[in-house]
Amino acid sequence: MPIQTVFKAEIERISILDEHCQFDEKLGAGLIPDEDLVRLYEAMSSCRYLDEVAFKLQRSGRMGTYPQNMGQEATSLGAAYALRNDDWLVTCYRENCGLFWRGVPMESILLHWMGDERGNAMPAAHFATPIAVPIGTQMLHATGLAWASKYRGESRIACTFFGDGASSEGDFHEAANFAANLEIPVIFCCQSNSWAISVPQRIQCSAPTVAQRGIAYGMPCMQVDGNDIFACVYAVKAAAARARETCLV
Ligand SMILES: Cc1ncc(C[n+]2csc(CCOP(=O)(O)OP(=O)(O)O)c2C)c(N)n1
Ligand SMILES: [Mg+2]
Repeated sequence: MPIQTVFKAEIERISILDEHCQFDEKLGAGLIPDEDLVRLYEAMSSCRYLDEVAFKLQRSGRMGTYPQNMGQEATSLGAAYALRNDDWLVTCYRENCGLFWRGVPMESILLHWMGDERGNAMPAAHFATPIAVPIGTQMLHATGLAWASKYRGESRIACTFFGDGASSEGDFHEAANFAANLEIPVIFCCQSNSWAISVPQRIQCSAPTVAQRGIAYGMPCMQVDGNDIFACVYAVKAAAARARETCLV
């Protein structure tokens, strides 16, 4: 019996607008209407402004802690834009921009990091869960929410966000295995900023990409330029369409 290859995998990377302002017409044309692009840019700018204020409050000792969102605005914003307004956004703490797009007031984020529980009370209409600070927990919550949606015959899906460090937590692996195996309509969006506090990604994960971790569980996976709002919208639209199909199975 010869040795056979039983599985091969590839990870595609999506980038539509690169750092030299080269725009891929083939993938990006018509994806975001011009008037929406202006609104998205305004959303990212105001989120950046809040971020700077919050960071200064924290550094001057007036706020206990604050994880900066700077440079990660496009990811959750692109997702919130691509999803339906009644799809679950199950976030950790670098998704302010997507939450603001949904209508969560900036005040809630400040209250949260000031230690005021009212900052965790997301109004039901926003379909957003409280910011998850314990690393990894929210992926299981998202899987449960999406499972409930499928069980009830609804077409609502969930999108959960986590960091590269969180992808090394047991919770991620349990959620990913369960979700893929039961075809639960949940999108796992890893915001890989290459660090888990002071631990670089390369010394907590031997795989060249976080995306390939999902392949082990039988999920379709891709890598996306998270600074590229076009790529984020494109990728989440594709993932959402796939997830919504599984609602109907
Ligand atoms: C269960 C748990 N363990 C440890 C921590 C402390 N902690 C806060 S942020 C962080 C690193 C998370 O890294 P990553 O998942 O890459 O997210 P990032 O902060 O880079 O967005 C850790 C370990 C925590 N919040 N929760
Ligand atoms: Mg990280």
